[in-house]
Amino acid sequence: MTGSRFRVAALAAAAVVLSGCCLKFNDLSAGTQYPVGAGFTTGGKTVQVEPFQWANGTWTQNGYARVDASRFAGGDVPEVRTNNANLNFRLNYPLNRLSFRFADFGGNENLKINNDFRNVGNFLGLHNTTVGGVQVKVTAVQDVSSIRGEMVLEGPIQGFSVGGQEFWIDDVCTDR
Ligand SMILES: [Ca+2]
Ligand SMILES: [Ca+2]
Repeated sequence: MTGSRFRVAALAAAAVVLSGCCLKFNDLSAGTQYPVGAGFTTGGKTVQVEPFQWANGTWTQNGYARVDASRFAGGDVPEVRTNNANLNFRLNYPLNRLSFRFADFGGNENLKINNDFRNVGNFLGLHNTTVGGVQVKVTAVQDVSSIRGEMVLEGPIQGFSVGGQEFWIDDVCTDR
């Protein structure tokens, strides 16, 4: 194989690997905190920190996201915690599939897909439902202090935001 042909083959292999992309947050510095209204870049994508709706329907602007050196959600250190804040992921929409790992240690959760906003006590009740025209699957383990698992979204995804009160997230993966 000539040098140029080898490079073409190598680029094709790289394109296959990159066709599905995961935001693992491993390029962020543990301890960094981003208040509502701020944003950060990870894996070449922008994530905006946005207001959060409490269980009583009140919106708060006082939350934040923080990079934590933990792995509650099940990925590699670090991961991102949201404390009364939502993360609006500015991805390469439209997408056909999106998944993420999470850990819910208390409070309620917000989820918005294609402008269909949900405010729930936890994500287990969304398993096998449709949000914003997208099929939701939740695989999670519940114990006395937490619910930890993965959510998989399948369908035409044009926008995605998620957050919670004592909520950790990692490995936000997409596949066109
Ligand atoms: Ca990680
Ligand atoms: Ca919860």
